[in-house]
Amino acid sequence: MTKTITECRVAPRFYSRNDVLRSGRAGTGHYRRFGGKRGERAMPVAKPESSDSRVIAHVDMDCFYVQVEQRKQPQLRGLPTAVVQYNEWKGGALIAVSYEARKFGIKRSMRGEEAKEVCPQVQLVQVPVARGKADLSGYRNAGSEVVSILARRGRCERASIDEVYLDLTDAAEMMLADNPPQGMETIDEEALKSHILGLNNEDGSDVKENVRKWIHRHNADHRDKLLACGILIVAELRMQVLKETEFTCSAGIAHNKMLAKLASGMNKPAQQTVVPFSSVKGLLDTLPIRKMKQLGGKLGISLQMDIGVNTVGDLLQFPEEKLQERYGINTGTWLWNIARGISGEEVEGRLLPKSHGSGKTFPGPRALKTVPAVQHWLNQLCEELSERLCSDLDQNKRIAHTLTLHARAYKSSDSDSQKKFPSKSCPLRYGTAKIQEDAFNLFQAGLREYIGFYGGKTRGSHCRGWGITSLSVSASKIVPIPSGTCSIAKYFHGQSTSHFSSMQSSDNLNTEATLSLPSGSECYSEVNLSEPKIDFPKEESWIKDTVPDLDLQEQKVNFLKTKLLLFSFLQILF
Ligand code: TTP
Repeated sequence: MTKTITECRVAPRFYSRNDVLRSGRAGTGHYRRFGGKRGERAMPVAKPESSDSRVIAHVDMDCFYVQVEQRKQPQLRGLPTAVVQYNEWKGGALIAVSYEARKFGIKRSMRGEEAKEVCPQVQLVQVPVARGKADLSGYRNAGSEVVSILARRGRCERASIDEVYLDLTDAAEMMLADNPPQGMETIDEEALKSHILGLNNEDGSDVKENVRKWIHRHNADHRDKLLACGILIVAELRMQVLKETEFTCSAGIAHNKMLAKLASGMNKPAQQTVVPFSSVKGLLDTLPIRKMKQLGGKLGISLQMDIGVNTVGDLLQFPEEKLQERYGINTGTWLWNIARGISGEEVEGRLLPKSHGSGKTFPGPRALKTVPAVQHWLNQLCEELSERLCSDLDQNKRIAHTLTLHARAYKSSDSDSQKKFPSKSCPLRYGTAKIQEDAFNLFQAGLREYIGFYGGKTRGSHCRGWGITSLSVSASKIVPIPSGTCSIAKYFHGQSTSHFSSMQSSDNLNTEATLSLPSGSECYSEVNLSEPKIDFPKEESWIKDTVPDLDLQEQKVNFLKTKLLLFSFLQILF
């Protein structure tokens, strides 16, 4: 498709919620897939801007794992420090790098040995290990400490292990009504250090003074006045986080999640950046398309390769219909919207994780080549998953319904080397042994499909021609146990038929089964379409999700208690 600039109806302004609603461009709220293939990532869908007078903040911890380790070992503070993965090959892969170390040119892509060459005094701290893999519980708990502070001023969504979105609209409106910044005699120092996009800081001008004037403007429109309140609230929250946890964080403040997220990374560490309404166009015009959330993958590549879009601003030249023709109605509208800074995504009030996962990668020579080796690691991963599920059940009275297995694999002599190992899901049964059994069945079902009927010859437990380079198990569809359920035993009893009916044979894993579960009926398709937020950057997995704020010891005791309880319930019942 060629660019058709003349056909464009590019609007020279940014659209509000009402504009979008009037034009009938509201998204359906459903996901569709690029190219329509099953198993590919969900495509973004446009949602109407609920209001352009919102105050949304994205808070991102600075070099988070390093800060957690430095709190444990305060003698490391201020020194070039990096956290390395469990695998010791070439000093382990770096997964978090302090800002002091970054000044020496140390990067996350390096291994420990390379970092030592670049900066001999770098302090390398190994990530904690449990069950032969990285143990992220300390980082998750540290993230929970931060969340509990940030949630004090507004709706809070924990987006990953170290990132949070906040909707501060109500707090900002309240401040504007009771004690507007325009009338404040003194503005907090931290707030004055804010970066305000588009603010003219000519050489020699006092930057803090410019920020003070911006905050004090009486003639600002309502949206900017709200953002001024956001500046003060976020600065205060960040200082509170520092005081209570010793961690620094950076933040972006804007009128929607997309812009706040873009801004939070602009000035790190320990700073905050604001996007006034009038600066949105300037920010997006030159922003490389791949930097945009959801455009880092295939869709971003297609935009670059197929229609020559390199910056978000380049999208402005395409009429909405053209984008819809190429990428479908919803995604086309989503692209049209983001080019104009429109994003209606709400901050979900969620302090607990949407899913739990446990994974590990086996790169290069460490690829798993036998079924027993896979089973051994699956058992480890399932044990960790089961522990976290029990903890969640005990602490939050929540129960997960779906177990999913993901793997990455290769076939050594195969024309179809692009074929992906299919992800598989089934209803989740509680109890470590059951999760292990089900995960193994899922793996076998996936493997059968992956190697094809004639594709992989197996001899005993040794399979020829394939290797597994990553494995992960996740538990999703987590819902609170319905209120009014008088005991966990009763709850499980009520679910027993549905939880077990589809697990009678491993063949059932491949079939589309409709089960009656508390959240309504579900379909389990051959390829699970929604991958959990699990990435395999290096040899271990890192899982961007959360656990409740718990002391580790307390967690272990609770876990044992719950495990015992559950097992006895399940034994009685089945
Ligand atoms: P990030 O927020 O991406 O990075 P960061 O907090 O280390 O540094 P920055 O100040 O630039 O935001 O990731 C948060 C943590 O997640 C990070 O400290 C370590 C972990 N992580 C991995 O384990 N592997 C990875 O590939 C990435 C990107 C992060």
